[in-house]
Amino acid sequence: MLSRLSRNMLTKVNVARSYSTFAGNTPIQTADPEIFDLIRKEKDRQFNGLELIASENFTSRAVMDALGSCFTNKYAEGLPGARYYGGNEVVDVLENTTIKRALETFGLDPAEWGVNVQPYSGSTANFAAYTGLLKPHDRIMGLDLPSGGHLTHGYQTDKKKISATSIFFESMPYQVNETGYIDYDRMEYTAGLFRPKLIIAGASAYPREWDYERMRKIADKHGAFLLCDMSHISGLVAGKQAISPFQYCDVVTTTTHKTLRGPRAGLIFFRKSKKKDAKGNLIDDDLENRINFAVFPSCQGGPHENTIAGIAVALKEAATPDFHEYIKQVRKNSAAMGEALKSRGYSLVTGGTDNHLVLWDLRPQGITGSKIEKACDEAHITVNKNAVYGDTNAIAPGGVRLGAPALTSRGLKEQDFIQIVDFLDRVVQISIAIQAKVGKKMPDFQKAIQDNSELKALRQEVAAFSKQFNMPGSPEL
Ligand code: DSN
Repeated sequence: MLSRLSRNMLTKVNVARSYSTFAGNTPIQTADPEIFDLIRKEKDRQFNGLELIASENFTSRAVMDALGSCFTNKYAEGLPGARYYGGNEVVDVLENTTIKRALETFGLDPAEWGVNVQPYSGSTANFAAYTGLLKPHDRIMGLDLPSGGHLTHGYQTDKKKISATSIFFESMPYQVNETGYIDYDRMEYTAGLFRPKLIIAGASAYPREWDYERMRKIADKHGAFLLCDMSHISGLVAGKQAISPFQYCDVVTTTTHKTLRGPRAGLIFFRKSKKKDAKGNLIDDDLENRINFAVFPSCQGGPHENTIAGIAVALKEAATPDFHEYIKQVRKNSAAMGEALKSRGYSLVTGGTDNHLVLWDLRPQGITGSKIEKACDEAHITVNKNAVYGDTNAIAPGGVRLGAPALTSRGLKEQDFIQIVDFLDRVVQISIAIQAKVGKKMPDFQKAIQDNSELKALRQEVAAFSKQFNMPGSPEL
């Protein structure tokens, strides 16, 4: 008989031997140098540049470890305790832990709220939520894409239904007005004509707070559900730096990789408690079963358990005082960036920000957001062009969206964002001069920025500045 110790030693020896001989254990550095090289290049790009895309963030090493874990190997269709595959005893604990953490992180009572942690990402979360709440061709109202809304909130043009949401449901957008703020009066008027079954709060490019209370009243007038897609602001909601949509909504969806700083995935929270109708009667609309069934089997197959492990890790992080400090700093940095732009004479949509992003209106400078996006790329500053109120050309919109979440994760503070505004200002001045020389056509502009020595010099300065700051994640991958 082997003693327990020698049995353990034997196991270790066998494991070690199998690690040294088995091709499946070879690290990516040697197994696939071509892809490893791309990972290194992307790592360098992220480290040496300034990441200002409002929807991006740098997740932690712990989240990345979970993403690269053995949970990726497991099929687990179904819910904890009711799976279509064997071997899910560990996965069940993982999903239940993730559910518990999700409710705790957002301060939700499990008797009132539940959550499905399986959506692959935000778009699938939204489509599953609509599938659970609506019948085909039911009417929905979401913020129009050119007003800062998301594709999945029902986008369509005169010529084409673009989003599946507008293909399978009837979509009537609401919009911002000339102030850049959402026009709630017009939303209420339009809802009176359109009689939606679902109203969607939430945006991809809206710098201001939401009036959920007003939206709830509008929804209730028509017996409609109110859903908030809080993807952009979920980190702010978790850190109590934005109004919580939970007190007003029936369903709340979110991605987990933006301000929440987790892996790329989605969550759907659903109200479990009964709702009162106009006469005060309690209605059991059974959102729990409707949402869970919509995610699986209606819209998805096997959940990505490695991603769910990453969500769990991120949710634990988001409940810490450190994260709460981080998200406060995100708002401070965003505000500092906005004020610094204004002090240099630039215009912001709505004149400022309440959250993690600013919408920079470049039309007074006579240059498009698309040109500034390209010129910023040359200077290793990553931004995205964005429509602003009154824009008619989606390819060459007049604005740029700037966000603070990613660089705040690297430890940048207000004075650093003021320095970034100096870099951005120089990009704009260089771009205006180039445009004056080569004319307004984009191909001419793009050629000219590639050869521009001032942008090349700025790129070096940006890299030197950026390298001073930590980068979350693992050093190599
Ligand atoms: N693509 C995201 C954004 O940039 O806002 C939304 O999903």
